[in-house]
Amino acid sequence: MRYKIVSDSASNIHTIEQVPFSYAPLHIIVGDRDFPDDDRLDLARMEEELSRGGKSGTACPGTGDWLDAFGDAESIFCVTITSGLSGSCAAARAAKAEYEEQYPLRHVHVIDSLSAGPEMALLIEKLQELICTGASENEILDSIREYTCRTRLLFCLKSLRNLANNGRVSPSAAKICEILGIRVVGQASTQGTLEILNKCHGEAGALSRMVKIMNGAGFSGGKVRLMHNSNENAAEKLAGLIRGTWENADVRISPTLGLCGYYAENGGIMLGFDTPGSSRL
Ligand code: X90
Repeated sequence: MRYKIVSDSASNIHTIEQVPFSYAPLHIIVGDRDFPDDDRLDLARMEEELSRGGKSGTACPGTGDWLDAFGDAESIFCVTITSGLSGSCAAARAAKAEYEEQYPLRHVHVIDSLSAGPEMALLIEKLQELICTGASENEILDSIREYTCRTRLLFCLKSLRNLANNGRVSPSAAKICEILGIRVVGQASTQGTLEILNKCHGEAGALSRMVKIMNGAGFSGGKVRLMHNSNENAAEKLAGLIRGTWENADVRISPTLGLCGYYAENGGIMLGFDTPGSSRL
């Protein structure tokens, strides 16, 4: 069986090792400029255009983009950004229907992450592990379904402006951030929407809040994937707090790319983690 993992660019992953991988880029549109979230994206240039303050938005991949990412693999595991906030998953499902009609012996398994960024990364890593251990297609499907009940996404944001301007959070929620120094801590809800949990004064309070939430969810030193938009410092601090509490935690830090960077905005942090049992008791 020739397996392939594909995702959209909201995973912030462009390459993985050992298993064939492709991604379908989302787009960031600033004024009349289109920035595809791919290898060629010049993040500094995008930020510069954004800083001019004009109208901006995003667009999900189309069916054709997904078909390009599928390539000619026999069995495809396709991880999308949450269907609660994007049309990417619907486009992937349309591409699956087309692909399976054209190639009746091939399969595409669309996995709606109900999340974004680092939680998608955890699902991709799990698929990669399963494929490398030689699991069958059905075993992989069972295991990844079970794993999705054990992963979570938290975020800490300084500004919800881009999310509000694009209708992904309410304008009243976005107003909270207008108070200087306020950080919003939240999570991907079970429906795959953005849920605000706390308003914290200052970053330090927000970071320790995130650790408390992880503890409450049953984190016990598993995987943590931290992604940040230009805030390595806070990501390192948070990683330090996590390692200080759970010394065996497997913590990795990486930058957000185009789509997540646009919505998380400057200073934003996203954190995906896994737990040994269901994390939503
Ligand atoms: O289809 C499109 O145009 C893409 C829309 C994406 C909207 C939200 C992306 C959020 C990314 C912000 C913090 C994490 C929130 C996750 C909630 C599930 C980053």
